[in-house]
Amino acid sequence: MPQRLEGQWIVRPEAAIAVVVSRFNSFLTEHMLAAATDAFQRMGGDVEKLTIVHVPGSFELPVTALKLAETGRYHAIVCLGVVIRGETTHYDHVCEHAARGIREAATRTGVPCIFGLVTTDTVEQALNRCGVKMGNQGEKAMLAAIEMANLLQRIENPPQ
Ligand code: INI
Repeated sequence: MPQRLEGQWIVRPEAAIAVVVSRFNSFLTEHMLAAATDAFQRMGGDVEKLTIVHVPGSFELPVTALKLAETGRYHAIVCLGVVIRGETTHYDHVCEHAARGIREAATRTGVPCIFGLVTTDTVEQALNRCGVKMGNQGEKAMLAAIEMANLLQRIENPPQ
């Protein structure tokens, strides 16, 4: 039988997770944060142990995620933001910078930095991904963070 190394959706007592949230489009990002916090609690986490950091916009997510990851205090970092094409001409710059920066924060530090960005053409599409019709990206991002934190811990300390 192969040894299977898998993360689970259970928050270990020692797990420390940080959430970085963009204030831009806060009418949506705050819904994502609420869903992320709720998911953390449902998986057994104590909200007192959750670190929540607000930043002006999605452009500022990567540098903040990197700084948090570099402290070595967190097992995973969730980045939450909403970028709507109809609302901005610099949509592509913000999305590209956020995606590349979040990836780099993770690969440079080895701390999973989760891409919890909703990037859409319209406000309606964004609403649907923030809890109205198609689930909530904040919840999905938190579940990914919990799974990755557990998985990397298992890879470091495989069951004997
Ligand atoms: N930030 C977002 O998170 N979403 C957006 O849709 C957006 N728009 O439309 O421009 C946005 N801009 C702000 C940007 O992220 C920075 O905060 C700002 O440019 C300062 O660096």
